[in-house]
Amino acid sequence: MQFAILGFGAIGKLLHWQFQRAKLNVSVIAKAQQALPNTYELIDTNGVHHSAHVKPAHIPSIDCLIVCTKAYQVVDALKPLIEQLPSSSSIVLCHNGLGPHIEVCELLGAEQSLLLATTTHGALTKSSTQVIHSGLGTTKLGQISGSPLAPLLERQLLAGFGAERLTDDVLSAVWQKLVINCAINPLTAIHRVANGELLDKRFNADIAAIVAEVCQVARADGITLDPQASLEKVYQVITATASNTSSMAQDVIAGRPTEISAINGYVCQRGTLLGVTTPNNDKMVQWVVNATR
Ligand code: KPL
Repeated sequence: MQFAILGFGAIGKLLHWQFQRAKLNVSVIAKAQQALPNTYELIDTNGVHHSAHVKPAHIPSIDCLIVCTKAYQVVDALKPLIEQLPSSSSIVLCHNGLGPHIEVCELLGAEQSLLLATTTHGALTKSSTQVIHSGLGTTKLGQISGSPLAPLLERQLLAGFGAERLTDDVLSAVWQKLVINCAINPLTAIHRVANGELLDKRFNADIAAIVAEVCQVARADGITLDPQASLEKVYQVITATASNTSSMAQDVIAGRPTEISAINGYVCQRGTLLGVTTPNNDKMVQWVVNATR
């Protein structure tokens, strides 16, 4: 089976290294204007350095494409590739937030399968050829459309992702991560603070209001998210990642585009469609957009 990674940032490199470690055939597709390194170094959670070799992908031979770009790059990065991929290939989207899957589903042929993956592993780019696996986590992945995966592909995909089985209701798993990102990412980005700063009581009301709205929209969208359990999970993640700078805060500080439209923006968009008002998430979108102007 031929796997390929599109989007060779920190998570892309971490997955690439996991697939190589599992002795799977994995290559990399360079995004437009991006030169791929021949090798890179991964520093694991014990501080051990591993060197990995990068093989450029031959697109017509890919059985499974794993997309690790930022959410706002997914559709544009995939469009020119889809026609070149085999008609039986599978695609896994592995990014923060939700939304691109709706458009990607429409681009795919009847035989192509679409999967979503959500991970709590931490990975940090140290330089273009060095990545740190900064925190052990778990990864869930599951199929949302297309024909069922061939057993060999399923086995190898699970081995590469380090997951035991495919998750039946992967959309629920993605919403569980979404609610965390909706609360932590914009607030840390707007205030340019580390995650742990959100434990300060001045953030309590915003966090509670954002979480309550996300749970309401999720419910209207057929996903059960318990508001109290979700709020507790948000505070657990804030505490566990207290010294981290969230991905959105890093983007704002570096003057890069953010994933706000796939995080709080997705909740607002679904809310509008489903008749649920989302003033607190709207406010986060507005503030982050203003902060990046
Ligand atoms: O996923 C994250 C992110 O920064 O995008 C959290 C969980 C907030 C950790 O920083």
